[in-house]
Amino acid sequence: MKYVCVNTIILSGENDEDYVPGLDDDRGLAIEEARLKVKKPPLYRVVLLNDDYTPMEFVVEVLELIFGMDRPKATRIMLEVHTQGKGVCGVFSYEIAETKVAQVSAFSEQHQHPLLCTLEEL
Ligand code: TYC
Repeated sequence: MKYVCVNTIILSGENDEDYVPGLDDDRGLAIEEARLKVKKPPLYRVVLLNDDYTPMEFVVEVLELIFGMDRPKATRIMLEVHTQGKGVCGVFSYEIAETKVAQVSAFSEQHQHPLLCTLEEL
């Protein structure tokens, strides 16, 4: 997936230090146009899915190692996934969320567990 930055504000004019807010020059228009184009970047939930084979202790370890949770929180999220079918490990920018998913997949494959993790846009 590819993203294009739309947050760049380009101001017209020679010297930014001369700018006086509210003064009627053409720079106020440039600022207003730029402000209307600013969009917050999308956020993504990293979601862990239940399965019948991955050991509970391994899932707790994943949540501690990859998501920085302490043992009580990791245990709570693991049990939520186990009982509800899925659970949220955290909310991140696209790049961070993708990296977390890749780390969970690689770690699970290394240990030959079928643990699955996906992304959901907020
Ligand atoms: N259901 C698994 C078991 O009973 C435990 C488990 C929990 C697996 C969470 C995956 O994301 C998961 N061993």
